Amino acid sequence: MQLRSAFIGLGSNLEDPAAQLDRALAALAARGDLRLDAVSSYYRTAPWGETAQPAFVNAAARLETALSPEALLDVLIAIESAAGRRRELRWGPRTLDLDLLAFDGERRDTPRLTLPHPHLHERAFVLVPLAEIAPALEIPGRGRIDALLARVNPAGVERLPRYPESMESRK
Ligand code: A4P
Ligand code: MG
Repeated sequence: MQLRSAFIGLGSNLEDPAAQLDRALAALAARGDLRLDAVSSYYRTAPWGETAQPAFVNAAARLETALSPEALLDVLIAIESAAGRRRELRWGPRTLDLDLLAFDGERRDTPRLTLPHPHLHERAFVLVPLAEIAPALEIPGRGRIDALLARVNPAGVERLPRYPESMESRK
């Protein structure tokens, strides 16, 4: 079975969003159908789009999998909704976002899945973490991550000192 690499973006703006990302990464790391092989630092980021909301914590991760892009998206949505159900009880609306940023050069444009992620190239909160783990990654139709990063304003994206818990054992 051919393994292909995928990049995901993680985001949360719960009161303890870093713990939300820790849990999402642990859920990914526990799966037998993919291998999480790089996780960026966590970043505190100013809210993009709707600015009247708390700051986010964002990160990016690389994984290898034999799953299709659509099947991997299903995995991400399942992890989001598990977190969402917990949050509904305690915190209100869903605040965990797991976006499939890029999948081995694939392109998709269906109602379910757009690849590469349509806003990736314009968001510093995605590009800064992604550049940490994959600066030379080529995004189909957009260019290299480091070149894309040079075109956005990184103000409001601040690296947090804590290393992702789920990767501690891999250092
Ligand atoms: N979908 C299509 N393509 C993809 C893809 N490549 N990856 C579909 C993931 N999902 C994809 O997503 C809605 C549907 O998009 C999914 O069911 C899937 O079939 P969602 O995550 O439920 O919706 P959403 O995240 O609320 O909407 P949207 O438009 O994706 O929001 P964004 O763009 O993710 O914005 N500011 C900072 N600093 N950091 C953030 O993380 N996030 C948002 C949310 C706003 N501002 C932010 C941040
Ligand atoms: Mg999303």
